[in-house]
Amino acid sequence: MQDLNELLAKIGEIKAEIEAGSAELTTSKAVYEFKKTFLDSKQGKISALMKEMRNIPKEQKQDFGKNVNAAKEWALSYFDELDQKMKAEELRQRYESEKVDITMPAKKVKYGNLHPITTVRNQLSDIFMSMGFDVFEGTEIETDYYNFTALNTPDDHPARDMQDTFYLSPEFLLRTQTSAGQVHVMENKKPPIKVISPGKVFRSDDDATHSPMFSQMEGLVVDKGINLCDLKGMLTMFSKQIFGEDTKTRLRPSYFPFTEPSVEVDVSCFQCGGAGCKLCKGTGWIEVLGAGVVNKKVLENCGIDSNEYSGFAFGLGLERIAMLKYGINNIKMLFESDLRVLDQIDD
Ligand code: FA5
Repeated sequence: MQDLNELLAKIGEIKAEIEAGSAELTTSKAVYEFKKTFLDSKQGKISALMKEMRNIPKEQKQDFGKNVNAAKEWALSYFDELDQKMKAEELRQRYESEKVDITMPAKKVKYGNLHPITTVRNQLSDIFMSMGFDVFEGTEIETDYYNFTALNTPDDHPARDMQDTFYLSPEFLLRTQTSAGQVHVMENKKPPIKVISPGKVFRSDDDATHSPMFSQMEGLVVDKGINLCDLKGMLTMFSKQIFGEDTKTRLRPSYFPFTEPSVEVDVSCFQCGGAGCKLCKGTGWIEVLGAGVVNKKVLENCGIDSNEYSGFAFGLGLERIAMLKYGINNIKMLFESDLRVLDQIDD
């Protein structure tokens, strides 16, 4: 037979054990586990006390039961309170660790930038459009007629050798110059004409400054009384805008079958100002484009009266302008998509 006093003392010990043990607890999970050692219906120490009931003298059973129940109630509310405290502390710690400091400098978001050829093309288009030029985009596949014959370069003309051509068939080819667009424009529109035509062109050409695929921009102006002075004035304005206010322009005699007279256009070196440096190979001048007064035969081929109208045309290489502007010494760098190069060119 158990002595009631002994069992009551045991209840006291359990309470003391709960109070001492909970001081060590640091998480709500640990509280849950600790609580189970006392209140688990099968193995809990308080639940086990109830099993002692059979050893208590009958007249003490009620008293004993009341005490065990009171201890159980006490333990439940004790653990409840502890659990709430622990969860509140855990929440506080979580808020602390997840706090966002809105005064911290933001992480830099990396945006892409336009390819240098696209940038140059956009800049040139903006300049010419601000002078009133329209844009005509021709096709990359052309007929021999538009690329050569209509441009005063018939089959047996030696000037055909100036451009090594990719033929797709005897009639069709990959255009070697945006000049092919001149003919389409003049066939479809009567003067006054003021148009630029940017696009890809193709030649069997490959070295540090020449690529089999490159980009050109053609310019064509046809109206009454247009002459070489208009070309020079327009190109001087254009060069100042693209290379800087102090840039000077000079024309050198050249030859293109579709212009007469024909010129190469040089700009004063924008790196040394004309004194001579590596970029201009000591000459003080950099060649940027080919141009000239539209050959009367080309106007006539397109059905434009060459006694009434005259015009000028020019053609420049976009890669060449990009290489000069951004100090690129090998044209391949513009086609290799190497981000270490492209990242540095963000105009
Ligand atoms: C022409 O293509 C003429 N159609 C330009 C023209 C237009 C003259 C209108 C008169 C009137 P040229 O072959 O020189 O000309 O080429 C023009 C520019 O294209 C050159 O100055 C050069 O910058 C560029 N270019 C020529 N070949 C290549 C190549 N393989 N790779 C990169 N750029 C090239």
